[in-house]
Amino acid sequence: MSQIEIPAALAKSVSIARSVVVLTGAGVSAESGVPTFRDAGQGLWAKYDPMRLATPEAFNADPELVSRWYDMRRQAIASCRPNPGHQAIAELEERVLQRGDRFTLLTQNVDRLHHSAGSRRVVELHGTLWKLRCVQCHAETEDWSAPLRTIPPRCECGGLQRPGVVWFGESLPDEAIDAAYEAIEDCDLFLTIGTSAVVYPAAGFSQIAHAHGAPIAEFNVGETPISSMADWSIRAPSGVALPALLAAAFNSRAPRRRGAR
Ligand code: BV8
Ligand code: ZN
Repeated sequence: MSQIEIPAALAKSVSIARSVVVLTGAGVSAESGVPTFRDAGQGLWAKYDPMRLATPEAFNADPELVSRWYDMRRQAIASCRPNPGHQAIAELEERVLQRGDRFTLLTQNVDRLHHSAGSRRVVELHGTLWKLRCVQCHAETEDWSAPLRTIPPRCECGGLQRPGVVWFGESLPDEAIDAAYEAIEDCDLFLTIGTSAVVYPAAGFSQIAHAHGAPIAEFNVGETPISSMADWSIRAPSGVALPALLAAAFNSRAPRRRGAR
């Protein structure tokens, strides 16, 4: 039995919500062994600041250095698997959709572990490092090679390929930002999981959900700038807390059908 105490009101909210939004950050992938964004500057990369490497200026100045950093992260992530936190989020999506209600997963993560865990309603706010985009012809391709075949990678047209992620100073894709605001304004339950809530616009999503009257649950091992706004704060690793949340909300019953309440 899990030793995580899930507030009964939160469990009830999860079991009856008509429109659920989940926002995730690197903390959800930490238990899969994926370094969080700030950890990505450890070890031999300690002398580089990820906030400076993840910019168009850094890539334009030194495409080889930036490509090497992403190649290192791709190789580190290639052997990582979804953890029980990812799996619980995928199961929550299935249960909410099966009862005829709405579910949207907004992720800041670029590792695609949510997809590997079976999540389908995923909005990748910051793109993914498993896509490459040509800076010359703008062709975007999925590329799962680890290590990359060449550093920096090159498109068939000869152009340099950059990672298919959103860098600091770049706008999020229109379709991602539109989908995010539509889901947040509609939701009646907002779960923010494993994010330090410092990178905008994602860091502002809890505020918008709150302004629209949605209750907020924060799952994080530590405090964040939005903790004071949360109706519930679960201070535990998401890989333990999220399975406990589902057990409490659904009493580990088989997925319920609408009207079977
Ligand atoms: C934009 C992809 C228009 C690349 C990333 C408004 C105010 C102030 C600044 C701005 C603003 N609007 C825009 C900005 C500028 C900037 C910004 O927000 N800067 C910050 C630093 C102040 N934003 C942008 O540039 C965005 N673009 O808004 O366009 C514009 C442009 C310019 C100027 C104005 C407007 C684009 C931002 C996207 C950047 N790309 N990733 C790559 O990955 O290489 S961001 C990257 O860092 C991640 O995607 C993530 O979103 C972010 C934070 O990473 P981490 O800290 O590692 O992860 P996380 O935050 O999730 O922290 C880990 C958390 O998990 C911690 O809280 C920890 O306690 C917890 N945890 C750890 N283990 C566990 C756990 N929790 C639970 N269980 C565990 N086991
Ligand atoms: Zn090209």
